[in-house]
Amino acid sequence: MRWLALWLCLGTCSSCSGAQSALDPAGEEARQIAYLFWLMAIAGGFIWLTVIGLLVHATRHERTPIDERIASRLIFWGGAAIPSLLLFLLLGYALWLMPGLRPFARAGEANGLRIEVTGEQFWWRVAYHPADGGVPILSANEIRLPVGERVEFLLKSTDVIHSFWIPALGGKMDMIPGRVNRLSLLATKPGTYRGPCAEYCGTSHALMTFTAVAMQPAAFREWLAVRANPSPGASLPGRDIFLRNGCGACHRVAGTQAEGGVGPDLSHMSSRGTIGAGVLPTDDEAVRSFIAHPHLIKPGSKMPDFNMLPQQDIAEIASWLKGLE
Ligand code: HEC
Ligand SMILES: [Cu+2]
Repeated sequence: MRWLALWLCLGTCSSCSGAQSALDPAGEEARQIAYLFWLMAIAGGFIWLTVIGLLVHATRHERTPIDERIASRLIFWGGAAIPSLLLFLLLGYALWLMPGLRPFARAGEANGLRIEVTGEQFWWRVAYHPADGGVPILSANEIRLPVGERVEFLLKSTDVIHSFWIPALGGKMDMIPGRVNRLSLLATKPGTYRGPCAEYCGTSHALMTFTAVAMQPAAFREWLAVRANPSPGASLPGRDIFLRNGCGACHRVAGTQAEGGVGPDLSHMSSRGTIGAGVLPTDDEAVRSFIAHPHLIKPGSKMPDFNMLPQQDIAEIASWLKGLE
């Protein structure tokens, strides 16, 4: 029993911090949501303790009959008026928070960076739209954003409903086919956070995550500028094997003839920490096994297995992709 309690306690505490915790806020919106959570938890705890206290009192002490008028007044205040008042106060606080959680309710903040994120079975398509209206910069499964600057997310889906959520930065928002949902986030602490897909979207739903990296604005601009150009590694020989095997029909690699838009943009794949939307690290062996049998790694994935290719070809493609910084 004691072990069970300890285990439960550890389980609860370990979810209070880390890369995917709404209780360890690293953004303005997440901070407000965490406040609301603590307020509700404390108010709820207080009410619970009061009710339990009264219950214990009632069972332990001998009761003397009380006047009916006092009894009905007690029921009116304790059973209806005070609970309603508390619920209204909590509702009022939550409603008061809402304008701040809606995109660009605050004047003058609408002209920053916009990041378009599209949910796909089972990965994330990412496009950075520069503030000056330049050509979007394409990526996948990783989102970088500057600390201290408000970023607008344009959330879309092409297949089923997904849900975009970076618990450390803010609340979740559904991605609905045929709609563009807007979410505005302001990261306040640099760091690497994790985002899950928060709406069941098919077989590999649980394998659909992404990394959100909040960076200092100058480092972010530098990072984005590098991503706006083809990777120097793109012209190395592995390219021809990649193109010859039809990978370019589904994948884009800037600076080559590969212009496909079905799967993730691979132009700078090796600068991302993971492949397959968070399932494997970006190392040689993982890239090789992903190319050979994505279905073993992600059931239901839209990428066909390529295990009929010679090992040598797969290895050369993998090392070429590893060079796409
Ligand atoms: C029919 C379209 C299609 C073809 C052809 C295709 N892929 Fe893919 N590929 C995808 C899709 C879709 C994904 C996303 C899978 C997921 O994570 O659910 C993907 C994911 C990947 C990833 C992981 C990328 C990341 O950042 O997560 C790599 C690497 C990759 N493909 C390499 C290749 C190579 C190499 C070839 C050619 C041998 C190839 N693909 C052919 C559709 C395709
Ligand atoms: Cu999903």
